[in-house]
Amino acid sequence: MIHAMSTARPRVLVTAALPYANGPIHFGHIAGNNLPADVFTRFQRLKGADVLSICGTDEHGVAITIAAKREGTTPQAIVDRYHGVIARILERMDIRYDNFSRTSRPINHEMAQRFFTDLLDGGFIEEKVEKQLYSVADGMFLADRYVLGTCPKCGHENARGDECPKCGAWLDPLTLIEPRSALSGDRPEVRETKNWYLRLQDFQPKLEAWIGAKTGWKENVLRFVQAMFKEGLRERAITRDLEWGVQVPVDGGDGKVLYVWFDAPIGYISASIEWAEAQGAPERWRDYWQSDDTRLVHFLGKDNIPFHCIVFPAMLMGQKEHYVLPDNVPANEFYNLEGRKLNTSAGWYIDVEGFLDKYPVDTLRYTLVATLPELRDTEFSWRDYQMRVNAELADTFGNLVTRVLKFAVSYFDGKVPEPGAFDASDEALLADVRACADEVAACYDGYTFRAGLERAMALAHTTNRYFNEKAPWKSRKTDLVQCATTIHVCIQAIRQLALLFHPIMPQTTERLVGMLGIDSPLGDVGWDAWAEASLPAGHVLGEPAGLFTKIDDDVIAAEIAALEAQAAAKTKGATMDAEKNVTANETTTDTTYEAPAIRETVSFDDFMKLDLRVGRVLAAEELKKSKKLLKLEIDLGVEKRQILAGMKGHYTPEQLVGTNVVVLANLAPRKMVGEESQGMVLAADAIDGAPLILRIDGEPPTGTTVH
Ligand code: B3M
Ligand code: ZN
Repeated sequence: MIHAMSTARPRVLVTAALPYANGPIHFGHIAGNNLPADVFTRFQRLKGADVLSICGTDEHGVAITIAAKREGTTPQAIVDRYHGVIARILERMDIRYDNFSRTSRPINHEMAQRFFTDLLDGGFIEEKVEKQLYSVADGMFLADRYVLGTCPKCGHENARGDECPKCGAWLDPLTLIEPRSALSGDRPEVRETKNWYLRLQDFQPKLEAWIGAKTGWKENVLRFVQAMFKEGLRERAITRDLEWGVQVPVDGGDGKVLYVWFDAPIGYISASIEWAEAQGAPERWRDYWQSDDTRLVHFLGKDNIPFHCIVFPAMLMGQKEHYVLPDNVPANEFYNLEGRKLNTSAGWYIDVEGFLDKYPVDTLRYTLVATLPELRDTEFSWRDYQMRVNAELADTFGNLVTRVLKFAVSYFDGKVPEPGAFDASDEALLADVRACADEVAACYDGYTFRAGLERAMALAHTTNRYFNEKAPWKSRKTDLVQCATTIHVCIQAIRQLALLFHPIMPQTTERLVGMLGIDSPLGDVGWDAWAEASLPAGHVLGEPAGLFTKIDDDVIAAEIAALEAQAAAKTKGATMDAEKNVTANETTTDTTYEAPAIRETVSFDDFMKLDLRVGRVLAAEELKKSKKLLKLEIDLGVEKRQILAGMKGHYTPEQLVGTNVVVLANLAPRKMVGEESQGMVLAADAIDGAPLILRIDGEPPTGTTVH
């Protein structure tokens, strides 16, 4: 849905969830919120909107103090270090904010205290002495991440005191089942302490009316919020018995700080104030935050829904000054890695900077957008990345660009050729070129970035097909006017592709703009002006060059092996830590295997495309060139196959020869370490590096099909 355009530029305020400054960010943060926020921002700017985009690091709370304890240093040292690390990763991902701030800055302390005081004055905060979890062993009240236990909502065993990382519920530590200290493993007792509580129930009618009037919100977000309304909002403690954080600004507040989720979203506003001051227009933040004309959009992962749809809006409603409420909160589901949950402490992650040292940033941005967890949990896998780079970017988009531009250089003097009369297929492609700009715009504007990418890629496919059908290499010899027309039309399509992909791959598309011989960067021209124009005949093109480089199978196999080795090393390390009886914090509690979320649904027809067979292992040998691979000769009844399996060290050749296995028989052959593998032997995934082969009941004949 495109928002109505008045004569004034639409004003858009974009926020991306503030990552905790307790470690580097990974693909989960980037796909979850930073990248969609960046694509959206770039698109809105091209559309001519007046955009302010905000992010920063979340530097308070127990996430930080636990990291400090683990690394044997102070919270201040932790946040100073990781703020820099995270800012650098975002910079290298080409993810830009107008201000990337920090919640520990004085302006945020000041704003958070002002918010608290306003709410207190309005009667929305009450002081209460109530029961909290206290650990005798640790000598402290166990707030938030200091306490772990079973989630009362979904049964997840590693829920934190305040939130469940699995179902996203906002929890009260007292409702955790079998609570234990994250520091000592100690079972806490219940003691009384004084805290300040935000009376969320006072805002429920207003919140329900506000959200009830919303259209275009995602189902997952609405369902979550409606469930919270149904249960009924209650007062929740917004102060903590801790030292690290924003001081509670009232008498009796000594030794207590504001709950991290109170001051973190205020960080969006503080960062905007900081930005305005840096602009030399200190009041300008109010144009964005205090005008109902602003379209405020919060990008975040599903575990942050309650804080952005209930708590922060309530805090804004309870202020003396007027604030705009979010127009939309397009929360994403979770992003996994190779079939398992991302987990840095278990070594199951890809180091973003290491990735960018080896592969171009735009290929990563493209792959992440193509797999964004917009509707359900999705994942990054190396083979999918390879397929996207090789088949989609290099063979489809890049190859189109190279062959058309090289053709123009070789046969039309490096200029856009003069077309003849357009026939029906020329007209059809030109109509598609015009139509897709609005269609992709609607996707980017409506937070369906994957669909926008797919629509753009569809134009690249259509243009390739058109090129092949028109066969200009033939018409060059038989009908030069038709040949010129074909190249002319293809160039218009390529020019449009530069626009459509620009928010996703800014560097690559600007390079393409240069190859088209266009002087002004696309970013300066704007979406509508670019979409409506075309390149006239006679326009002098630039120098064509390859846009993308393909990635070999060997490289991908090595990346997967490296990821598994990284996880195996961590698992060993964790076991040793446990033996030494090191305190049970997050590092050790998360290393048990967590079954990944179920992947996207496939149709029955898709499943039936897989040809699974009973195969008999005729011969097996260890491949000297590889640490992991066994070379198997397998009889499929109809034919024999050579298959490489990553089972060296786990199964000996003798254990396998003569046994029956299940083979995916119609998998495209692949080369690894110079040998061809013609299918795949099914096994349960390599947890701790040890795969488990699927066995068959009975003795079915070789080549029997499996469903
Ligand atoms: N730091 C939570 C998280 O990383 C949090 C987001 C704050 S947004 C105001 O899940
Ligand atoms: Zn839960």
